Amino acid sequence: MDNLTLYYSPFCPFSQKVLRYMENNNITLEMKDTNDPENRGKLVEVGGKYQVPCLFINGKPLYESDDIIEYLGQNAK
Ligand SMILES: N[C@@H](CCC(=O)N[C@@H](CS)C(=O)NCC(=O)O)C(=O)O
Repeated sequence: MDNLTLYYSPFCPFSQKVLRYMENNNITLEMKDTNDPENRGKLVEVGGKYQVPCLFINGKPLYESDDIIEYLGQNAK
């Protein structure tokens, strides 16, 4: 199983879409709210830009909510 961390903002509709998918499919993983400046800084440092949601897969960033949902559907149970 890959090491997964989701960077998200509770106010972002694209983040909410991913969170809803996770809830509906009983998927839990490490979460980082980017309203915390430390988490926001880490996302920009590693990903190269601020955009949520972003799923870190073994430390590598995957942006785009649809791509994240597709990945979770295939890899996270
Ligand atoms: N196409 C992207 C859109 C994501 C997006 O636009 N997220 C907004 C927040 S809702 C964002 O991070 N905007 C950059 C910013 O706020 O600087 C997706 O589906 O994940």
